[in-house]
Amino acid sequence: MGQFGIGQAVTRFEDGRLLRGQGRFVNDVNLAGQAHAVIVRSMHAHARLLSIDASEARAVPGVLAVLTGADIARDGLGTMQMTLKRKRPDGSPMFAPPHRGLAQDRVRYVGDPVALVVAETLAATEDAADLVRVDYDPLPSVTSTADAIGGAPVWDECPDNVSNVFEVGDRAATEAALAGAHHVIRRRYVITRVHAQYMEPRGALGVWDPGEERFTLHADVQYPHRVRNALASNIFKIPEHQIRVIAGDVGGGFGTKGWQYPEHRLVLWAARKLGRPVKWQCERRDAIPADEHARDNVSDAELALDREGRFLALRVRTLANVGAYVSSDRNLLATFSNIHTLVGVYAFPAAHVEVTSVLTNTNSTAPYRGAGRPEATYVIERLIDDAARELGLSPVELRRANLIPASKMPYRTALGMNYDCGDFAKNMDDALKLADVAGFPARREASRARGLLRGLAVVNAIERAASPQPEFAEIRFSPSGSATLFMGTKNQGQGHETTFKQILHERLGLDPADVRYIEGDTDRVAFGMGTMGSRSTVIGGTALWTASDKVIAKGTKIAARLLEAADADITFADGRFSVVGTDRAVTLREVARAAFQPGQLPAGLEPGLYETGTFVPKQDTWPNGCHVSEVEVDPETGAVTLAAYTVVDDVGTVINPLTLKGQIHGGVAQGVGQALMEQVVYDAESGQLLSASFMDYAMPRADILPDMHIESNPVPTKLNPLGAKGAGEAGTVGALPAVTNAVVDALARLGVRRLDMPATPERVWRAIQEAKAAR
Ligand code: MCN
Repeated sequence: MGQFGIGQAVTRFEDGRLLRGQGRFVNDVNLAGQAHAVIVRSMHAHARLLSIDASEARAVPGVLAVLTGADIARDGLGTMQMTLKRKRPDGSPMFAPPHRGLAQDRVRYVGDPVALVVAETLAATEDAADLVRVDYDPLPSVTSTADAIGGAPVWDECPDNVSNVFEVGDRAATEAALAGAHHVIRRRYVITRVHAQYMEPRGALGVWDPGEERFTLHADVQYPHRVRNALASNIFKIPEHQIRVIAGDVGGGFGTKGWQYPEHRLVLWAARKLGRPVKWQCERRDAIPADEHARDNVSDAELALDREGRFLALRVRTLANVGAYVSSDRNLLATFSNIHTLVGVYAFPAAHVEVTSVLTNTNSTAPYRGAGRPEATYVIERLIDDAARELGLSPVELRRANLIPASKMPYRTALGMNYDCGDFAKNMDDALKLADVAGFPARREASRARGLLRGLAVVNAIERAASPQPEFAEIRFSPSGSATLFMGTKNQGQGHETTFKQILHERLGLDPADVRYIEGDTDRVAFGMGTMGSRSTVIGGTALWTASDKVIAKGTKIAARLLEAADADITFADGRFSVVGTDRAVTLREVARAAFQPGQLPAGLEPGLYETGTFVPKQDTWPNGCHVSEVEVDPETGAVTLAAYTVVDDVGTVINPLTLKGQIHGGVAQGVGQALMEQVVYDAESGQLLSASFMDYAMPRADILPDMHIESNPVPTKLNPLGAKGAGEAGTVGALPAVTNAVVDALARLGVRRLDMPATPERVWRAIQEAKAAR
């Protein structure tokens, strides 16, 4: 409705402020008397902590404290708690050792926090941190996922390094189908470890108010209310109302700005001890050692087909690297989502998947854009391309023959998921046209004439988004009739202010300029689960719709009184209550004003107009889409150029085509980065982090991305009144296999059969040389 309603390409209301440098990120918050903190981190992958001598550090002028794991133990700080219950292969409970904030007897990865140094100035803090003498006794380490089982134990209490195993599907039926199949394609796929690389490195500012006996944490987190809950219930063991968490503008989160970082508790703890605010701001060079990482798994996959190329079964065994600590469910979420979408958009009579989470001397892994879905899509979509090549079939036709038809919706997959709606065949048909796949042979010839190899990939993606957890919205009118919107979700760059104002405009007709938007403050917003898993639009948006319904319901009673009509004769549309069949009407603004004037109200009606909505969906939504990518490879250098990229996506009702495009674009860029260049690399021998900064960790830049063609094929879901499905991760979910498959397609002509990401020039060049040698 109107220029700001659902479906309109509204430019983002928040951008002016952000582009003018008027945002308020954590590092923009500075308080009187604030001290600065630096964390001394382990330089070893695994070592016994023999002693920490802070005497020289404490002597540096301005140093206020040097705190260690022993102080944490003395003060009785708790640890994060798990709610997921899983088992080890022998049936014993899973081994999930939480991080204690500062290492107490051992360090277990390069970057493990060892001591907290606090001083008057950042310079003094850094000088002092250099003088903290830590005596380490290095121990053998293991960082590689494939070698974790049987590698040096990360924890003596868990000699095999297996934290837990988790399986879904029908093991026996899958085994039987594999045994009886005409063809079985077997491959191993490696998904590398990456870092989210947000524009704003993490930060935390802790405050203790002795008068109110209360903490305030300013931090760039994705779920302020849950951070508050965890800090109160698990770490400090105090009532939740004694902590306030404020997250202002957040410069990217991507899943790994989670809730359990040691720095949050450390700055609060230090602030209480010292009686002054304590601020920690991660330096860019510390980000890779300090933050949670993502992905990092190895999958052995088997696809069984009948003589006609119909899929009979899928079996996948995955080793997932969860790092050295499993502090909360977050560290296992990617292994959970991964498992459920491995069958993709295809009809499989049987499937069985088993994920073994292994501990290594690395940073913990956590959800990162897609959180398991890009990994799952990578495995199934690479496997289908490899099957097509091995069997001499067209990869597109092999896919088409096995797609779940729209007529079979809702569809229960072999892994127990309920896809409510979607038209996968149309996604693919639209994408083939949009990408001019028919014209590919001619483009391949043109590339060949220039000495280049051209490859094409068509992949289908699906993800579970907006899982059934509640979300909250409140609309509060002022006596003058303007409104404030409070949301429990937390924007990190997705454009929430714009999206939610559009939804509010659609339902209540409010002019976005008349609405103030507030989020990310546990004192102002009553409740929230926050933003992850592409849930904000679907669940937060529906909570807002629900609150709007309540505004209309109460407003109808007030309007009836103002218009001297019966409630039943009042209708609401375009921001106006009117009497059916007449031109008598009042605006919502007038009704809101009247709500605060008791004399204007019907007898017995409570004054005021502030309504809340809390929504929990019945099940996940299933955004899906088709990605087509084309690459050119220079066989002399191994350099890969992304020549074209097309996406047709179904995120249900599109709230804002412009911000949606931005989301898909950004998501694809993150997938392209991982497919072509990004990787956190450890030295196998020493466990040292070899790609700890941008000197060694390659990031994609604008000039490697082509213009992307992005179109929608919306199939609105009936699971929420908006008809919306999640969208924030969709681009990444398809991009990993789309890019890698295209590179493999280009190289196939030279006889290259195997290639793992990232497809760096060196790796591609080596694959070409090996294939040449083999011939
Ligand atoms: N949208 C739409 N129509 C829909 C669904 C979404 O127009 N049917 C648009 C809206 O503009 C909405 C945006 O897409 O604001 C994202 O919506 P949604 O799918 O609800 O995702 P969330 O807002 O819950 O964001 C989470 C998602 C995740 S899980 C990661 S990771 C991620 C992502 O969003 N991190 C991001 N996108 C990011 N974008 C930025 N800039 N920064 C991050 O950290």
